[in-house]
Amino acid sequence: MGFAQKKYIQLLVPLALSAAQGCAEWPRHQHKPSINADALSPDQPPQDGLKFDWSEHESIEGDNDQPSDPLPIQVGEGIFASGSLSGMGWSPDETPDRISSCGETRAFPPAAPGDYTGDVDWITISPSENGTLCMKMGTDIETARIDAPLYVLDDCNEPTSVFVHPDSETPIGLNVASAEAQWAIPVSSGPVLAIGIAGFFPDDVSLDAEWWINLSLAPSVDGAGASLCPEEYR
Ligand SMILES: [Ca+2]
Ligand SMILES: [Ca+2]
Repeated sequence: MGFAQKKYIQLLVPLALSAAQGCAEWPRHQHKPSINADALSPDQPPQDGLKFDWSEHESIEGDNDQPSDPLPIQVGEGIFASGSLSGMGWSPDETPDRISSCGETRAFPPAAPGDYTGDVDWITISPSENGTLCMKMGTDIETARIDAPLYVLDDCNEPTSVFVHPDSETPIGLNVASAEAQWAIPVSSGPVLAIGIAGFFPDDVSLDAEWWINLSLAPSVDGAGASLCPEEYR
């Protein structure tokens, strides 16, 4: 199938904040006096003042076809995880279940009509404070097209809403380049979130794609957008 057959849906959007919010007011530190040795000089990129504490999430066992117990993450922390997508593809003829066990409308899969025909792998997180969630991922099948959206889970651990771009209302992380994809979006503490990684092109259920992902929680600063995301990843 071509990309055009796969239409994006918009469901129960909790937040519609831009990952690319204007950076016009940045950097604010230029207008502040330096008070200690760690202070940024005006010509340093803002990321230089932030140190991320990275931890590697052990490889996910089993099929990982559903969101699982959330990994806690706080501002200044990063999670590195990896796995393998066994098969990619999309069939417009599939009819996914759109009601969660709790009776809410499921936001997965994030497009309609149809469903993924290959593997879906999940990373589940629980931000312990407000921040900007920074995502960067890729696979070793560089020509593939991937979805890596961010969902909010309901009490039954099922994805019932998806974060969208404010302008287009298209979910973030949809139809991204498999070689390397990234987004950043403000999140708040409380709801359990999950990223569902799946490939829809090429349509090949025998394909094995090794994936990696970096998730980090940067401070949310008005106007900073994604500029506080880590410059270097794992
Ligand atoms: Ca899976
Ligand atoms: Ca897998």
